[in-house]
Amino acid sequence: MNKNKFPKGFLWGASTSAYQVEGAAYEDGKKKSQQDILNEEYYNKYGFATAEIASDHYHHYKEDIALMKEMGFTTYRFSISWSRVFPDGVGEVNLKGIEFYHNLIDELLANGIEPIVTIYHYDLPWALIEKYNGWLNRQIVSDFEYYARYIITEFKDKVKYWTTINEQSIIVQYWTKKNYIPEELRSDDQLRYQANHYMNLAHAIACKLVHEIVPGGMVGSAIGYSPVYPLSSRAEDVMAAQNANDLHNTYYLDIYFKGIYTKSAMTYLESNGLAPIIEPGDMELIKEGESDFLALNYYLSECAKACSNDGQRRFMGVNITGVKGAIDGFERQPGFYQMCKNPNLDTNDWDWPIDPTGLEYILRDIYTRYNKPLMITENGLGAYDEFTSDGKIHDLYRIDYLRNHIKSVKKAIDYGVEVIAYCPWSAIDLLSTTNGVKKRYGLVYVDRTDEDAKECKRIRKDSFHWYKKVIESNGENLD
Ligand code: BGP
Repeated sequence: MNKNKFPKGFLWGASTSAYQVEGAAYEDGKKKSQQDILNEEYYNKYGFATAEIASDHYHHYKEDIALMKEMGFTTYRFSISWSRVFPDGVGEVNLKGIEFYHNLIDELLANGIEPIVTIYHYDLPWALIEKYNGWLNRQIVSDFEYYARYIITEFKDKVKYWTTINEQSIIVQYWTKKNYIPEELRSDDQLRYQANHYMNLAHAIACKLVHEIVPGGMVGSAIGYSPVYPLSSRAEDVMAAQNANDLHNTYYLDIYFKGIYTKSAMTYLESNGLAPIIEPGDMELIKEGESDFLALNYYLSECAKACSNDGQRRFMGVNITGVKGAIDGFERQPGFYQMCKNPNLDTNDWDWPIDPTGLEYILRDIYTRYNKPLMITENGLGAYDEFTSDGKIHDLYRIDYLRNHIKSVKKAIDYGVEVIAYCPWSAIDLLSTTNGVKKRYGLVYVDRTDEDAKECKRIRKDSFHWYKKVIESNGENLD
């Protein structure tokens, strides 16, 4: 075993997404995305920051890249905002938007940082919601192609690594948080899987485009992936965990790597009236969209137990308040599985279980099944950080979390898994998808609150200095 060594040329960096970090939501020609609207709703309901300023990365990108360089990043994963490039979703391109991404990418390349670009990270142009309800309508597939073709062509000589759609499985679970869904359609669960089918088509198209347009380009999906453990060793619970893994995880990976829908998961969906309508030619297209790698977003593991046939279906709950234990329920698929709390794991304040071993487990499991290179494009701890009187942020809990997860990556590599990148979430503090800016993930502190955007001053956290040493030693020094 090649104990404790990351391969030479291993990509070290961190991640962000456009709407969570950029701000400048209505500047230089950008129009609204569905996330601008959803976050306005969170502001009105809970007082969370909107996406209007976020971390103001649009105006601070040079400083942010300088900080990345200081940490020794060799990669940076970020997304392009569709509504900055095409404010109306399709049609006329916004040259100012394109200019921003050229500047950003040029700055990265000048600093020796390899860009990993996500084509779509939750922020669909609002214009396409107004036109036809976005991902609920098949028209989205050709509009996505229009957008993807444009940006892939535009950046083909500068960007080698592309990820297609961020976290399809999470979009299905947290349906109304990641999409604007009109009130009257929210209870129609079949639409979740229908929209996912359109995303599968869009993903396949993007894979084909990268292979066709980008010299030496590599492409894959970025999936939010949590292993599901059985609550007990009772055979019924083990079976329930298998069911949950099939519907939550394999249902997506089989599409990316085998071009098929997992039989057991599809059978369950069909017998419950949830299966997507598949048109002639769809599965052929999906097969043609080959992935070169899988990008994994790993935060937590889940737990399942047997579930009776009766009772209501429900999807995963969220904890809005950031008080441990306030999660508003777990997913339940009658006759298939009931998700539940894992009594063996501690959680963060938003009820996300902390499980470094789960990362080794999925890396080994996925590599064994699909034999493709893996990237970690998200992994991190959402926490309340304190800006202390010494002008610092002593986020030792974050260091601990990242250290233990990097150890797990190492172990998986020792067992022969091909991992090519590690990008924790997030490079700098940013807007959480459902919890405002007080739930922080960054290696760099952004001085703002939900109530007051202030100057968004950047401050190095203790985790910044620690991660710098990790990168310097190519993952050998984790102290
Ligand atoms: C992933 C998303 C990210 C990110 C992260 C943390 O699911 O890809 O966009 O935000 O989770 O989640 P949250 O912001 O809800 O804490």
